[in-house]
Parts: sequence; structure tokens; C-alpha cells
Amino acid sequence: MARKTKLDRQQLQHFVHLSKRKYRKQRSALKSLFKDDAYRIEPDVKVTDRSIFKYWKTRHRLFSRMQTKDLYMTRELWFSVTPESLAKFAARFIKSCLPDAQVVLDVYCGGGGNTIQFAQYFQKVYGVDSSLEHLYCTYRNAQAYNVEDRIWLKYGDWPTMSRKGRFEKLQIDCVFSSPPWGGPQYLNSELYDLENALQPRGLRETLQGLLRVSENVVMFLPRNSDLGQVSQVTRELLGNEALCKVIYVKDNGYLKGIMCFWGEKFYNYSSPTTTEGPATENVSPSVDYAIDG
Ligand code: MGP
Repeated sequence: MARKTKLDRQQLQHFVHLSKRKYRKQRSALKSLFKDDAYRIEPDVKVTDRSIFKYWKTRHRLFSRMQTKDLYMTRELWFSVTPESLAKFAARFIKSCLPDAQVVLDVYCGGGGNTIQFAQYFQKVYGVDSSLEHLYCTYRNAQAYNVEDRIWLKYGDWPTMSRKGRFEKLQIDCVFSSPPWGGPQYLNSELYDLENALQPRGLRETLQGLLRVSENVVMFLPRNSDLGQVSQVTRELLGNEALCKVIYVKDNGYLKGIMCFWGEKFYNYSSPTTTEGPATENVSPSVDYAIDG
């Protein structure tokens, strides 16, 4: 299969603002990445970096199209991409709680694991990352899933964008974020300190920024996260009565992390198995907890 390696004008539009003069350096770097077909994986060639070998071994769980399509990963992406089944779960769960939602923002979109699955269920997905290589990989990987036309990628530093109020006027229905956890050594301590170990900012500041964009916020966080911090930050930012729904998510039987959901619609529904109980205005008849399919 002949690979198209030139970044054309229409594709460039999907890298928001990158056609502007002030981004000419980044634009030229992006063109080079496309031209070199950089970071393309040869799925059957063992990675030589021993620290990422375990992630490579389960590569088909990261992207199910690993063997049949061209996929792209940097070293960091090997250990930070969300496995496909979990990304699909998040997208479907959000869709079933927010059936009218159309626009999702993925902050720290990395290699596009989540962005791609959101694009399967929502009309428009914005992805933000401070790494041009990551945005490039997200676009390339989205091409492998034929969803590149639904994604819009913004290069830049999220804390700065957040401070400047970017995305606040865009009517984002839900904002998702899986920020850097500090690499595989996140498991070195028994309890993960969400204020000091999460990057580039702690939970409080990150959540505060995400809530400015939408009342519906989802974060994918380490499985050893200090839930006391989650609870404290929830109360501080949203009031004493506020709730955060925490779901422990497994892939192939192994616990991979927790998904935290803020926003009434994520918990104020009646379960499909419940036949009695108070009805609410926002009942979604079939909340989807399924991991597969
Ligand atoms: P892991 O815990 O490092 O691996 O990553 P595993 O296979 O569970 O290891 P073991 O200790 O059980 O043998 C599991 C998943 O967590 C990855 O596939 C990523 O989805 C996510 N993840 C891991 N890290 C280190 C990061 C990170 O730094 N940032 C983000 N966003 N996700 C991460």
C-alpha cells in the first residue's frame, strides 16, 4: 500500500492555527515528520528499549489495528497511550450518559488512543498536546481508523491555554484528560500523590481548568491514586455535596487505572436493571458499562 507522506493543505487545517505565520517553525517541523513518515511502527520488529518491551508485547491491546494499518508511536507513547478497550469504554460510557453531546475535548491527547475512540461516537473532537510529535502521531493513528476528518488538533501548553480561557466559548459537551503520570515509575510509591506527581500541574489546578471548559469532566488517573485527594479537591472546587464517580478499569483482566467522572449526568441516571426508585429528568435508559464490542 502506497503511503501518502506529504502534508496537504486540507490536512493542515486539522492542526488548528498551524497555518498561521507565528507557527511557521512548527509547521515546517510537522511537514518533515510527514515527509519522513516518522515514528511508524513495524509491529513485528521487537523494540530494543527494554523499559518499553512490556508495552510492546501487548501492542495489539493498545491499538487493535496494529497489524493491519500503519500506526505511529514515540517512546513516551508506548507507556502512556490508553489501551483501546478502555478508550472505547470511556467514549461509550460518556455517550450513554450524555446522548446529545457532540463536541469533546481531549486534553493531553498523546498518541490519540482516546481521541480516536471519541471520534467514533462524537461529531467533533478537539485534541490538545504540547508535543508536535504527539499531535502528528494522533493524526496518523486517526487515519488508521478513518476518523481524521472529525478531529481538530491544537498545539500548545494546556496550563497557558487554560489560563487564557481558550476553549471556554466553544460549547464543549465533555472534556477528557489523561495527563502525564510521570512515567512507569508512578508505581514506585504505594499511594500516588495527585498534587505533586501529576504533570504538568497537580489535580486541583488541572481539574479547575477543565471545569472552566465544561461541567462534564473525565480524567484517567493511576490505579494507586490517593482517593482522599480526589474527594477533597471535589469538595473544594464544587462544594460539600458534590460527587465524583470513580470507576476502576481493567484491560484483559488487569487493573490499568481509574476513571473519574465529575458532572451530575454521570451519576444521576437510573440503572437499566433498576425497575423502581425515583425517576429524574435526565434519565438515560441504557448506561453503557460494557468494556468490549
Ligand atoms: P503501566 O501500569 O505502566 O503498565 O501502564 P502495566 O502493564 O499495567 O504494568 P504492571 O505494572 O501491571 O506490570 C498501564 C496503563 O496506564 C498504560 O497502558 C497507560 O494507559 C496508562 N499509563 C501509564 N503511564 C506510565 C502513564 C502516564 O505516564 N500517563 C498516562 N496518561 N497514562 C499512563
